[in-house]
Amino acid sequence: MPVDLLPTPPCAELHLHIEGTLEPELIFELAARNGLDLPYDSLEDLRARYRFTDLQSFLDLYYSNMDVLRTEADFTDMTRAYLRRASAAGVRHVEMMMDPQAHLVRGVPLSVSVGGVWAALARSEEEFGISTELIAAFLRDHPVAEALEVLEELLAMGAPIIGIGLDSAEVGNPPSSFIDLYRRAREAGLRSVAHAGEEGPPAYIEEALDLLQADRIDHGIRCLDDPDLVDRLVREKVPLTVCPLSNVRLQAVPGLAEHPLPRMLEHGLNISVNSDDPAYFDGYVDDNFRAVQETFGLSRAQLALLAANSIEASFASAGRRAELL
Ligand code: ES4
Ligand code: ZN
Repeated sequence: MPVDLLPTPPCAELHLHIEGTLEPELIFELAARNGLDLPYDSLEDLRARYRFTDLQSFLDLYYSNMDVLRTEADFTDMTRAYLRRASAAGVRHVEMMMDPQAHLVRGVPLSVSVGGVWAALARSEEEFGISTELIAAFLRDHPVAEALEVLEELLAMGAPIIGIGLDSAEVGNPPSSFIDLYRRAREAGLRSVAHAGEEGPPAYIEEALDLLQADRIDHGIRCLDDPDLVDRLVREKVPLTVCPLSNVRLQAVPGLAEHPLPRMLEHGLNISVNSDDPAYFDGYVDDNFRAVQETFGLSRAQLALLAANSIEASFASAGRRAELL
């Protein structure tokens, strides 16, 4: 018999790649608008590619699909579509990552990618009731020198970013390679997050905290392999932005039933529920909440805790956080 599902509590989404919200329909629409030939015959043909075996198999499609993003309007339309859907999901505040480098290497200038996303974010509160922050994420499988150049350019243009992040292929690209980038960001008054412990080892989580001084860890699920690290994360209340459906689809866990979320809650880790790349992993934040609720039978109090964690771990002003709680 189906369990009665509780509604998703109002929450903040802290782990979201805006390029990962590009739905197949919009990919076809933007390709047509920009006169581009897609390597897919149909929506079904494209959808058939959404079977991933690991992070890299997803990243290959993710970087390929974003090639339809060419104009400021493309970035704005993608961002507005996410905000509209997130609003229906119960999201009241979002701190979204974007990958400026992934657009620069295709010849799309920062003014276009950042400007296009920002145009949607600037109107988000009035249009969708969602307050927003923007995080520039850097590709860890590119050289740190490239990241430093892009950060300088973002700072010089006065890009409206609250912080930086670190994403893309994790294993073999440790946080330690990005010490200079995070130091520069900190000097510039920016906050920081970093993907760590998605596919990579617990040591990468420690590096992100000790060497990068990251304010939050994106994913962090592999901390459970190291009990001493778990104790530290609990003691220091380090926010971990967990993405259950993403972990299942990228086979970071064998299945949702084996997802560590309930164990993380039992340990008292500071976790939130997020969608990561909702167009690729079959689920926005409400879908993620529903999935874990269905699978683990979470209580109303546990759902409320997950939502409160997301708000408290956000970079929103104290006033806005109080309003959201
Ligand atoms: C990502 Cl799920 C995930 N992991 C690492 N980097 C990413 N970029 C977009 N989605
Ligand atoms: Zn991510």
